[in-house]
Amino acid sequence: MAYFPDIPKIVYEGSKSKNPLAFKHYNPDEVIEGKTMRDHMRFGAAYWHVMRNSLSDPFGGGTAVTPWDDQSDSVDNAKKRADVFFEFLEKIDIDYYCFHDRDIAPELNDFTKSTEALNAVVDHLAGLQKSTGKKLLWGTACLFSHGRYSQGAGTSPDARVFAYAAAQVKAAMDATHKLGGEGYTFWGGREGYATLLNTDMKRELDHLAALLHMAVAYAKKIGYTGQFYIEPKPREPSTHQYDSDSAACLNFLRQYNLLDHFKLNIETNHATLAGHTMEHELTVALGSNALGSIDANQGDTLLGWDTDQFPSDLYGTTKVMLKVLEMGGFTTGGLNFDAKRRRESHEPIDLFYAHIGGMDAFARGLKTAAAIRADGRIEDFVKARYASWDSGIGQRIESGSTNFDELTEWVKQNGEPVVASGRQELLENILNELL
Ligand code: XUL
Ligand code: CO
Repeated sequence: MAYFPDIPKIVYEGSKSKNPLAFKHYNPDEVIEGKTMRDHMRFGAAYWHVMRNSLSDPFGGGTAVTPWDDQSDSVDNAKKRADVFFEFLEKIDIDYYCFHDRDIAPELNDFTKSTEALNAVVDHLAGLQKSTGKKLLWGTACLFSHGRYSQGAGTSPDARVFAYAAAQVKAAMDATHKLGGEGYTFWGGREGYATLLNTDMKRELDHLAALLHMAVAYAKKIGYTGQFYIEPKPREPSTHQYDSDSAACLNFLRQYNLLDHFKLNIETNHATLAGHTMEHELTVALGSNALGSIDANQGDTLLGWDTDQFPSDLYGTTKVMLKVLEMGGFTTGGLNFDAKRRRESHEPIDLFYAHIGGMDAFARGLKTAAAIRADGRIEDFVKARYASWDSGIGQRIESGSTNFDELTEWVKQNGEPVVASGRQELLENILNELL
């Protein structure tokens, strides 16, 4: 049965097309820098936003029109949603998806029942993956919605809550493994605090690390070889979240000997909330070889919260794709649209417009990034800007073969350095020329 009867499979029609249900720039088979766009992007759709986001906000209930959903907690309803979702993936031509355990299956009033429901839906998803060729980019456990997690999961002050979270992660890892998930994500939903008056920060961080170490050990036990990610976000829902940005995540992973097992899943709107640009967050991760995957969305400069809008800013997508190309492309990761429609875009067809827009914005970002790299002027400028380190005194500093006394002598002999311009405006002009 077709749940989107009026919507055809979305195809590339080129930049002249006026068809709103067509790609103008995302041409999956077009080769750029030796790889198809499809393989560069590894687009993913987020089950929680596409299927489970009712589009409510703090001031009003959901508006999303979902005629297929009977709103019950039955496994049949969950399976039907999965059918709808896979029809969506087929029509939008997205190869990957991501889920939380509680998006795909209901949380029932007892752990065993919830896990049985999860396993039943996972079997159904396995069948859908097999018949469509769609793949799981990553799975995760929702450790932030239920009331028991209101004060954290891995960082809860209550050991019983930690135990519950661990059991839930185990089941979600089993599900991810069964579905061939290429990654498993930990987003620290409420792993943080509201006030230090009631919080033992060091103890909570030790516990979070213990949870992640147990996950690593369990993966080994079941033979799961997918990539683990943690996902930085500075606040919301917690006032302060421990995984606040890329630098904080890397420090945490290093401190607790987890860096060999985890990479980062970096989200644009979270970078904004952290007071960073997305390319800053990606660059920090790249510097430690820890850029794993991307949650592609964008925030609203006029709203200080996690609006999870679909990416439409071409500067943003260009800068992201520059970093992805610099990395040599994704391995297990991809561009997961952790993005929702506006509350007022409530019709099923808006799901398609939203993803088409995001995919086209990234296609233009990829093309511009490749053009910037082929042009070479920006890269040459950066190389030249650091040329004083390639020989002479710069080389001796970098190689650690000089000291304060020698450098003082050198300054006395060579006098005042004449510093070159940073040429930011010129570089911005080149970027705009190639956009
Ligand atoms: C929340 C967020 C999550 C994670 C998965 O801001 O980004 O959806 O991506 O738990
Ligand atoms: Co996310």
